[in-house]
Amino acid sequence: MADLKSTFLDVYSILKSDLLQDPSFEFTHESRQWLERMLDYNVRGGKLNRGLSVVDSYKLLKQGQDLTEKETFLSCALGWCIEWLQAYFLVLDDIMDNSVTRRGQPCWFRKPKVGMIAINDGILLRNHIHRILKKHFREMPYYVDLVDLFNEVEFQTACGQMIDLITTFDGEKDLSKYSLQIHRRIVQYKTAYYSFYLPVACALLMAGENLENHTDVKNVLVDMGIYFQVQDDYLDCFADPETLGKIGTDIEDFKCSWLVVKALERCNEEQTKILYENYGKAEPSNVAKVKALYKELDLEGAFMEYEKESYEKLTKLIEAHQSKAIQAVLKSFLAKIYKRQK
Ligand code: DMA
Ligand code: MG
Ligand code: MG
Ligand code: MG
Repeated sequence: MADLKSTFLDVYSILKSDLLQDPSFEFTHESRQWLERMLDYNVRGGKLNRGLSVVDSYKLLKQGQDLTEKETFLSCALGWCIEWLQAYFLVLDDIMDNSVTRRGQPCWFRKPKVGMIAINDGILLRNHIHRILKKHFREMPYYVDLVDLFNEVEFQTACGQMIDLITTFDGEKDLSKYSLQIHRRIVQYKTAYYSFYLPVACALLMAGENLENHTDVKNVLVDMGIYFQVQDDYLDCFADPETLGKIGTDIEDFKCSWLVVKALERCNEEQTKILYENYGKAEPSNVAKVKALYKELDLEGAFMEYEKESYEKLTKLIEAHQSKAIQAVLKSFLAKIYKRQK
């Protein structure tokens, strides 16, 4: 594992140096320095779970056969394309969510001298994906499918972000429209496709598979992604920011989080009033009242129950799959996120 991570990081250095030498632009010393700092800050610093899982999944699909040097390089490069996609969405998400920290450091747009330049950096990160794909995959028989996959998943994610954002701010704050169905729709699109389906779909394409034959795999991964985002919503309020690497802003931002939906289900009239009066306000005293109510309603218990049920449901779905190799891919994903603390 440590070995895979160091190979993966070596591939990052190669991809970065290609991008810093991109012949379509005449780099100056300054522009090259900006780009390098931006990439190291936003792309390299995460948990790398999504990226590494392309390599893991590809190995499992090859049923334990050793990968050639080229296969290792290509699966790492695809993993990095997902990390680039994630960096692009996060740089912009933090601006829109008015977040403070990410991965244990200030959000990129909060850095002195960055500010709204972060928007263009996000656009550059997005463009890099297709430059990497073109450079390393253009000759592959699955190139068109790969480009199409990245485009589809990016579109789905941006639509998810759109419904997250318009549900939150459409003029006035209205908790009565928040429900589990709306929550599910938001998180399915903003998180599940790019975080769960995309890594496995990349590995399947590399293994020569036709994605149209794997809609059952996609469905399981989308359910897993929904469970993952419920964890994200839970951790936003209940995790230690030090461990999580980010300070939660969902209560302040009036987000349609799993927690507020569950709270609405469990509130009596008086508690509902407290929630309506305090949710979506930036003052620490309002946030504290919402958090106290969450404790009173035992949302921690509700989450633990949800986590257990999701795990059992997903395990059943996985075990029903006809291919042992695909079962192994899906199980390894589930094991990585079950009861995660960050
Ligand atoms: C994140 O949703 C989704 C994308 C596409 C970045 P979020 O705002 O809950 O994420 P985070 O908690 O990491 O800011
Ligand atoms: Mg967001
Ligand atoms: Mg956010
Ligand atoms: Mg969140």
